[in-house]
Amino acid sequence: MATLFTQIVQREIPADIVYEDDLTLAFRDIAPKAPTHILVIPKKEIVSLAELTAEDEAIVGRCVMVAHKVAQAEGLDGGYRLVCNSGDDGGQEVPHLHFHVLGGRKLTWPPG
Ligand code: D5M
Repeated sequence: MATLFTQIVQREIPADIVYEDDLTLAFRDIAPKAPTHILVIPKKEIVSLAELTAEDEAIVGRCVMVAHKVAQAEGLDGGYRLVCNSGDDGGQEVPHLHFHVLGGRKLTWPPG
C-alpha cells in the first residue's frame, strides 16, 4: 500500500505542489502552522530519519537543498525553520520522511 505522500507524488490525491524534481516533491501542508508551511519529501518511500541508509545520503541532501530553494521562492528572506519529526516521540504522524519548511512569522523556541 502506497503511503499518503506517495499517493500525492502519483497524483492520486490532490495537493498544492510548489516544486518537483527527479528525487523530491514539495507541496503545501494541509494544516499550516505558519503563513508558509511546505513539506519537502523524497519520492522514495523512506519511513523516517531512523530508516535512512547510506545510499539515501544524496536524497536527504537534495531535500535540504530543495527546502532552501522553496524558502527563497516563498520570500522567506528573514529566515525560516526546517523541521523533521521522527518517530512517535518526535511527533511524526505520516510514516513517509518529510521536512517541514515553516516561515512567514517570528517562530518561537523551543517547540512543544
Ligand atoms: O507531519 C505530517 C504533516 O502532514 C502534517 O503537518 C499535516 C500534513 N498532511 C497530512 N495529510 C496531508 C495532505 N493530504 N496534504 C498535505 N499535507 C498533509 P508530521 O511531521 O508527520 O506530524
